[in-house]
Amino acid sequence: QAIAILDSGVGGLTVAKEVMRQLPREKIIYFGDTARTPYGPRSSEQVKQFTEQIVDFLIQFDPKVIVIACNTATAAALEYIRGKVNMPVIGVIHPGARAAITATRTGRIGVIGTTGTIGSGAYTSALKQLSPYIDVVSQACPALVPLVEQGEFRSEHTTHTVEQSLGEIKQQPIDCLILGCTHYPFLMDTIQEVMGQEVKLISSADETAREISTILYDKRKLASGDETPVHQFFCTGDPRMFQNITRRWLGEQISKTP
Ligand code: DGN
Repeated sequence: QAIAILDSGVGGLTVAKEVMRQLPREKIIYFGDTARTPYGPRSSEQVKQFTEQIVDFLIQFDPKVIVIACNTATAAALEYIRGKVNMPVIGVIHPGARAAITATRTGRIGVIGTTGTIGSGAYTSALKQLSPYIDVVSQACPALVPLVEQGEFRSEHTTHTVEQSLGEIKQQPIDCLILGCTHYPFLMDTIQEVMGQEVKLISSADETAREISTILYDKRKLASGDETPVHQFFCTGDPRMFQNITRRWLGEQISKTP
């Protein structure tokens, strides 16, 4: 049995990488909906419908756990999918919020994400639920996901787009910035340069992998044995760019896409 991870595209690979590091014996089945990315500007109803279709596909593999490694899909569909399937389903928003609450010293937290995620207010509620007096400022950055899907992680154009996207939030007195989209860790270096070294960047990947680990441990479903797992990757769009990014990010040889 595997850990199933889904995203609108390559963003969930940032979570997959952390799962591979923390749980090296676990097999991963990854699904990137690259033909229909980005999810950010779509209605929450449509994102819910796409997420359900992907979950229906992944369920055939009888995974141990499903990880919605996309903030936009977590905001739109996590509760719905939890009510629908009979297995643990994890999103990335609560793990990201927990990591930020642990990291902040001043209680002033910034969040960047897609239009869908920021518009849903899901991070603000998750943060306030954990710590009611926290100050949250958020900003949608719709220009960043297309850069990542094109494999443009580091270039002058990338720096320029990140500067433009973060212009407003950079003026805010925050000490942590949540990368509230799983695509953004690909741009970590540029985002850090633009925000300045004093702002701590928070990605939900670490905390999400820890949550998976806890669930598998509690359910006694951690992989045993010492064979190296063979991961499977699926995408709905052109597999070349997907393979290229997956190789660059994970150092994986991709052998199977539909
Ligand atoms: N990676 C996804 C997220 O975390 O929100 C969404 C990217 C997108 O499709 N816009």
